[in-house]
Amino acid sequence: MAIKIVTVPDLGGAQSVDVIELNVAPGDTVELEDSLIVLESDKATMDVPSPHAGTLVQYLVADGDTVKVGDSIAEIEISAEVTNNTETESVSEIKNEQITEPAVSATQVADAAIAAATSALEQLIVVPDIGSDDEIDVIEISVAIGDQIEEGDTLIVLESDKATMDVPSSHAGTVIDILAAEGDKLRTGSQVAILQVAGAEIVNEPEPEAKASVAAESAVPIVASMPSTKTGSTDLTTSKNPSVPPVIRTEDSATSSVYAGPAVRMLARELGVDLDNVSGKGPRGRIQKDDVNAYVKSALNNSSSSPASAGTGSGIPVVPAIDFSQFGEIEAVKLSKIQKLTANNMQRNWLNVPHVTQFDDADITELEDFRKSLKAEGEKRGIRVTPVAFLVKAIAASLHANPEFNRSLAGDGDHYIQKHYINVGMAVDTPRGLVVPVIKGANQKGIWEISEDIMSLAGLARDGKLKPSDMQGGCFTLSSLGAIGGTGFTPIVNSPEVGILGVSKSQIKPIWSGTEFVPRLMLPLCLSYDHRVINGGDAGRFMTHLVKHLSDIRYLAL
Ligand code: CAO
Repeated sequence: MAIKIVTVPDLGGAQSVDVIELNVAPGDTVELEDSLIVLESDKATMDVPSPHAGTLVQYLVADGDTVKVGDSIAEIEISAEVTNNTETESVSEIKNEQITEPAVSATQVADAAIAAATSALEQLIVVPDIGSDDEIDVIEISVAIGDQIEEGDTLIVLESDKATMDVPSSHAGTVIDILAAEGDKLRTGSQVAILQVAGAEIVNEPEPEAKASVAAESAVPIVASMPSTKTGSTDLTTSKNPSVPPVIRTEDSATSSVYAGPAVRMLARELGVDLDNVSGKGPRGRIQKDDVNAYVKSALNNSSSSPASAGTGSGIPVVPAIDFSQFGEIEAVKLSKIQKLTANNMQRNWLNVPHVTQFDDADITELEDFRKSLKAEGEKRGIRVTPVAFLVKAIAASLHANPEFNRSLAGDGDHYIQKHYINVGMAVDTPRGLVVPVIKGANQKGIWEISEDIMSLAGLARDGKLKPSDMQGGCFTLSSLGAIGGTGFTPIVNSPEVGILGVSKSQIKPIWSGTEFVPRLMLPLCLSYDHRVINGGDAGRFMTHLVKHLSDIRYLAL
């Protein structure tokens, strides 16, 4: 038996980091590369994998401690058998008084490790083993050149007849090239992207005797929570045996925006938990393993205590499957990924949110005159200004004046989150389905800038080129069917937002001026809201504010 000290590995430049999670209990068995603790810097969270299989004797740090590279983290007892097998790979054994003189000094090894860790490597990422030799379609490129990504982040999404698969990155780093495009057909081993990986690998494995140093041990790569290949040079390297499996996901599990470490994400995937639905009790709302377990427990309790749950699992009566071919010719057409996601989200929001929709018309006669007067200037600038830009601007002003609409319910049920930024989502109808890119900081932008955002985001949406970040952070959604038609509809709130504005086609209507009917251009507005957060009075004030600002756009300048 020998006891090994595990130390904080290279932190990729961070000076000191906080311990935010201890993942193993003393006395527990740990496998090689099991996550021991989670560290958090200003920019990222990192799992520290165990460099040994054995039994955790004790932690040498506590939750909340601040640590730096080389600090001792834990003691692991490894069996004699393992010790013998790895004699030549022995690292700092606190019970071994007689460490033989290493061929390379500890300082040299430490220097080599630091040099290796700080050098930037180019890492070619390829499609891992997808379980067959078949070619499979790329349906989404989830990153862009220049993106900083974490190990485990999705690079591309593949779709076969049977499943959708995320291809996660086996390394953290910066995307410097993307070697696949949407619509390409890839198979196991096909090239996906090149990353610049700073200090993510321990390159030159030191000679066995040189490993007898704490420095060698402290240089265990942080990114080892998924197995990665070793490389011996700073040249472009390929993961020859790409061992990071693709993540086959249910459509609900796109959890890139949640605050959780890789170990927790893995647990959630194993349990089929959508982390979007889990509230984190860790520091700054970080989701921890206990939170995932508590969520599962509560979901099980709820489903078994619901009287209507018998037979359905979710408590909702199932719509019976019908063989439509008995009535005439039919064909089964596969839903796109976006259509499936939309279906899930709509059902989730419809079932969770008590909706109320209220209606009003805004007189946009003057707004339209002004907008049309911008046409020549717009042509010079290459910008098309439609009523949607004024709607986004007016919504931003109304959100500022009515902050109730800029809230979300917190997962704990005890709080709401008041947002102090104003981002407006815009539903875009695309051939693949409905997507909602977000116009960020809409309250700080003018009509030209908002119009540019609308053109560029709607273009990216229709070309299927929106990045996940383009669709995140919305506070309120605008769904404009004005160019299509209709006199009104009841949009479904895009939860966790609490309000959505549906806009139908403007029409000239006779409006009573007090003395006569005058023809005015009226824009039908339909405001749906989450009645858990918004009261009818709040909605009335929001709508009145909106109508006032659209009917007299001089208010938008105030
Ligand atoms: N009433 C009358 N005409 C309107 C209008 C309205 N409310 N809103 C826009 N229009 C007109 C514009 O003035 C423009 O005509 P001109 O070029 O003659 O000025 C034309 O319709 C342009 O429409 P557009 O669709 O190209 O551009 P847009 O800025 O109006 O809309 C976008 C952009 C992205 C919102 C829209 O293209 C879209 O995708 N809408 C569908 C949203 C949707 O599907 N919602 C439902 C979601 S829930 O199922």
